[in-house]
Amino acid sequence: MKTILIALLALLSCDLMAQPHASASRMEERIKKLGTFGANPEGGVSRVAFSEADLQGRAYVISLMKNAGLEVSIDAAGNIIGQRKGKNNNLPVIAFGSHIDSVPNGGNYDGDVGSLGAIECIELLNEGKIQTNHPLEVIIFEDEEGGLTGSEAIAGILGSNKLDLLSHSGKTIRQGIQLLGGDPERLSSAARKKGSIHAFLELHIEQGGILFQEGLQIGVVEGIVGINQWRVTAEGKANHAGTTPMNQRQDALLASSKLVVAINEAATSIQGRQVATVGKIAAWPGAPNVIPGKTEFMLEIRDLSHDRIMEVFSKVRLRAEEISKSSGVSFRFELLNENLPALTDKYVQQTIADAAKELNYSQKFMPSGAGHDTQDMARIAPTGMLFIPSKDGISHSPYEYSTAEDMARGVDALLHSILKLDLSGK
Ligand code: HGY
Ligand code: MN
Ligand code: MN
Repeated sequence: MKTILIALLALLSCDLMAQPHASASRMEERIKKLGTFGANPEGGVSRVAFSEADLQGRAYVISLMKNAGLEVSIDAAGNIIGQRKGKNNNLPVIAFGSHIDSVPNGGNYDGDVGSLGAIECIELLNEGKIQTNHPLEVIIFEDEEGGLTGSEAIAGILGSNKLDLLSHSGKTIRQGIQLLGGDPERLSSAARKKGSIHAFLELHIEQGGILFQEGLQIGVVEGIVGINQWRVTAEGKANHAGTTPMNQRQDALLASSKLVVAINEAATSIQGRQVATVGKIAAWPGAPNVIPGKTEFMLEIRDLSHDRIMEVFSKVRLRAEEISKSSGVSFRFELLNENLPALTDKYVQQTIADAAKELNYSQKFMPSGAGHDTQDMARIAPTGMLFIPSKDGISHSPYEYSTAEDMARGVDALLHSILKLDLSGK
């Protein structure tokens, strides 16, 4: 009996090894083509969610999905969903995908690799004439960079208050979702039930330099950091920059600058990997001869522990009070976005690690310092993420780069993981 079982298992893993291999040149060609939509002069893309470039990129991706035989629809949140039937369509789906929107002045790989990689998996299954037991679903999430909007809708946690926030495109998220063909009034229809997804997988570039520096090929993600973002408004007094003595000013920009330094100190004063960033600031009225009376800036804090994020934030609040007292400038904090930290599923992690091993790819388990739609999917399904190396660890920049071979290895490991999960009852 035991011998038969071993023989069967060997046959099974042989079968898995016979899976077709990703085409590095097709991946690269498609990455380049997708990079033409919203191309920026430095060689990356500015394809923020809900922009004209986003619409063009989505149209391109939809055409690829349809050509690969997927049944494509847009859910009420504007996510692109591509379905492929399994042998037993009563089974929960195995879903995988990523996003194609970018940060302003971003690169060609963040999100794009996982999106095109998911489509490449479908191409390979078609070429190998492989039908999985579970139905499959490719998901291209909308507005990942604006705070995981699309995956929040799928996880059923997209608050209606978020719909009125302005996105980088200049449109509100509500307007943006409408533009993508979604329906903000029916968002609950995009939400998936727990148990309806067998597993969710996302292939992504690491966006840090660990795999690249250590010469490793696949990262198995153990967990994804939480991200809190606040809008900070500083109110002082605008006044004449020539006639107001230095000791009689309520300079909102000066006070904000002190707080920016204090934020950095708050994050570095505690041991750990937490990070805090002020990445955007505006001052009013904005003239060289007027003392700034008001500023607005964005504070972002990340860590694998939500408590740690709040610990740093409370230090920031304390410093803000001190700076207020000495400067006469008040600070107001509004929480605009909160993505909770998420651990990936242990069984899925191990499946990815086994898949990479069977393909002879070097690998390591690691956390993700970047946020991903997978962290929302983790609320409703077992999830896993695969990283490939980012050259010099650069991301959110036009200089983001991963080799075609690394992309192809990522796709092979993703597909191998999907096929293994397809055979698992978990
Ligand atoms: O901001 C992030 O971490 C992600 O790339 N959206
Ligand atoms: Mn990103
Ligand atoms: Mn991303």
